[in-house]
Amino acid sequence: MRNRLTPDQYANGILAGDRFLLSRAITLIESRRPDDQQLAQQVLTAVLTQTNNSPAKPSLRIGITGVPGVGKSTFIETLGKYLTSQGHQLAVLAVDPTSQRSGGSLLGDKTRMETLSLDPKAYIRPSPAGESLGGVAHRTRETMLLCEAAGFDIVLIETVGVGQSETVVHGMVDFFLLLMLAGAGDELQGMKRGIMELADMLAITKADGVNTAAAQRAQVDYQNALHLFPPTGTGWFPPVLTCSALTGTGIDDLWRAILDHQRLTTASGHHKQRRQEQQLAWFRALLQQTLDHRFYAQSGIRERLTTIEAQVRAGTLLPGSAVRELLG
Ligand SMILES: Nc1nc2c(ncn2[C@@H]2O[C@H](COP(=O)(O)OP(=O)(O)OP(=O)(O)O)[C@@H](O)[C@H]2O)c(=O)[nH]1
Ligand SMILES: [Mg+2]
Repeated sequence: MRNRLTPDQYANGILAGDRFLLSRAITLIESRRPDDQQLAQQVLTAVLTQTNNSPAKPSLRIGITGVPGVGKSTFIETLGKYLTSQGHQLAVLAVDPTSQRSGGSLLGDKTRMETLSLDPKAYIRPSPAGESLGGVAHRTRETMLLCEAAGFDIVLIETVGVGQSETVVHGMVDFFLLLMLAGAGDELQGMKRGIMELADMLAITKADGVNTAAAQRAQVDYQNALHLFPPTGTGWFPPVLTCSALTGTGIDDLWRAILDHQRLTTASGHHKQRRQEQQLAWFRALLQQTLDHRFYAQSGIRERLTTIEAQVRAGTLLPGSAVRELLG
């Protein structure tokens, strides 16, 4: 038997910055047990009721993506230390599409964030494993809200740029950063134009040593490429910067550009609008997921579907009639 705390005990602990209770609450969010899930919702509600009454300092949510090996983890470690040294409280989360299969995690390899994971101002939480991307996204959003309530004013969300997860992360952050390598062709980096279009900034990483000149050339190339993109409609023009996570070069400029974006979008109202749209999209995605889940959880539904689909295929049942029959 686990020793159960009340939702208010959790909420008060989290709001006071208690890491241990924060971690336990996130574990509830990630749990599949119905009683855990119910308690998680109560904790979130209790936390949000209090933060709505007395909002904490505004948070900044940053998504970071790039192909495997581009240097995301190393970059987060360097940027993270830079931010905590400025007094920020930093939470690092991950949306990891690969953890579904392997049960592993993007951030499971802690050796790559050794220093940051020891930093008392940083909190690193790996992606929950064994879930659909939609499920991971939902839990990451809830986790982010708890982290913010616990006083983390900057949330970094890492995702590997190999599929749908970039779009999902873009839909939960204020600023979306795409890390790129110099020298590797766009095809090689698997970078579809679509991802570049989502980015609020491109950063050419590993701009150090023999790589420096190539990084500067890539910067110019990508700047030219971005000029051909349609304007974002916010008055913000995504810049292309170079940086090195090893030497720390360029991290300062990069952070200043992120703050510029924050100032601009806050003043124009786009920041607030983006968050409101994200909230609504979250709700709609969750509603869709829940409806799907309920539908397929009905007993005997698979068998009925097989029969009905055979009739539809044969043309003996119209799709419209089939849907009416299924949903009764
Ligand atoms: N020279 C140089 N090497 C770097 C830099 N950043 C990362 N690396 C190296 O690049 C390799 C990959 O770095 P990671 O940070 O693990 O890359 P990642 O994008 O997190 O990789 P995945 O988690 O596999 O997607 C490591 O060997 C790093 O040491 C940099 O700024 N300069
Ligand atoms: Mg990594």
